[in-house]
Amino acid sequence: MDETIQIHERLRESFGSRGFLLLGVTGIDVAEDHTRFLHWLEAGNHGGMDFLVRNSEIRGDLNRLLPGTKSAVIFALPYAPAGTSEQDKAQVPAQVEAPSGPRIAKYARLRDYHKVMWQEGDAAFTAAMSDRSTEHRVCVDSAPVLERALAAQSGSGFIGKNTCFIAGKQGSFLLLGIVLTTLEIAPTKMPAEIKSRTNANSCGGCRRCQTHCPTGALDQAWNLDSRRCLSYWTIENRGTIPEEFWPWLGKYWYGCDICQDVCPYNRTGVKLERSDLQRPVEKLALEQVATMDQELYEQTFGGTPMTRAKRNGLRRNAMIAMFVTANPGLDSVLKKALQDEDPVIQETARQILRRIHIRIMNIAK
Ligand code: B12
Repeated sequence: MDETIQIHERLRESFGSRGFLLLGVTGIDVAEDHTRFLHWLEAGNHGGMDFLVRNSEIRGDLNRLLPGTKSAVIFALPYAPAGTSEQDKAQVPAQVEAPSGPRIAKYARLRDYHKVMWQEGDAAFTAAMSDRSTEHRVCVDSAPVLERALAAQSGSGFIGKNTCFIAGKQGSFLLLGIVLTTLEIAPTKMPAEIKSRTNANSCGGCRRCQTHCPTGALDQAWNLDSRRCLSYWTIENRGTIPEEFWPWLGKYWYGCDICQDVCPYNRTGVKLERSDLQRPVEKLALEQVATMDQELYEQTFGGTPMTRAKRNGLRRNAMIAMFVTANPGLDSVLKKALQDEDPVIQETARQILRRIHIRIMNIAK
């Protein structure tokens, strides 16, 4: 067997045996995507995510993360259609309406994927390259790497209008991981079937993600305006949430999958093979989330991706979701929240009370 094919095969087997998909191998020139990224920042699309601005230059030069980097190996952890619940299964092909009550995004129904992907991605790469000397570094999410751009360059998929990396029929419910290596590995070739879809606009005339995004975050195709994205407001934002976005927290109170749920490429999609990574979705009622102390927070959400929003972020989201779904437990939650030590929790309670007041005044008119 030709040596290049052999290396690709070894990588494929090594990542595959750990429940990952090997998406491919690519060189490290990301200049075009980096320019696009800088324009995206310039236009303010990052909202308050200052960390993206702080390390914006590093994203253009992978050598700054690992000196001497020659290649990037891209792998993915499929996480859906997860089958974590019957409701989700019934949703494929996906629909927009929540089956009942506010939900959390699908990726958040896993244990924290970062650690698993770092450790096992590292093990997969090391095992496949055991006969070679190389330095390498695994990056998952938090390192300043343009992960989607590298995934697309590896040839196994494309960037959709929803800005997600879509691995063709395997869909976009994939978490991405990158192994940077000082070894020069030949880039993977695109299978002809994928190539024909990638060269042209692979979304064709479809605009489902754009028209279904309830908040207009994708009004411009291939450009996500975080300032209008529910995922941004419920996960990354540390302040209060503008009231215009509240109604949608009745559907997703943490993250949002709508632009992927409606994507035709996700009608098929790969399933999570690593059932050990699934976690039971919390049994806590929203009322308990809204009032949880540090201990309950750690017990329930520790080791899950939901810690990204921090305890008070989850409490804020839960309060709003309770308000928009007219949850009968809201009164007692608000009473406590008004005395809370966290200013965002206090202000969210005041916002809700103002809304209730306005509603009552309107009824009285
Ligand atoms: C910041 C961030 C966010 C922000 C901003 C998202 C965004 N679209 O930019 C917010 C908080 C909103 C977010 C939300 C989500 N995120 Co996020 N996020 C990131 C993070 C940390 C950086 C992304 C970034 O740099 N954005 C800036 C834009 C400009 O860059 P980009 O999205 O990578 O786009 C590049 C390419 O798309 C390409 N490109 C852009 N436009 C065009 C147009 C054409 C025609 C072409 C060909 C290419 C192209 O160039 C861009 C620059 O390189 C990455 C991890 C990482 N290190 O990359 C995860 C990441 C993108 N997120 C991920 C996930 C899972 C999500 C959510 C699904 C979570 C959820 N359920 O709530 C949503 C999806 C929302 C969406 N439609 O993007 C996954 C995406 C996996 C995938 N299959 O694409 C990533 C890769 C994390 C991971 N390791 O798996 N996220």
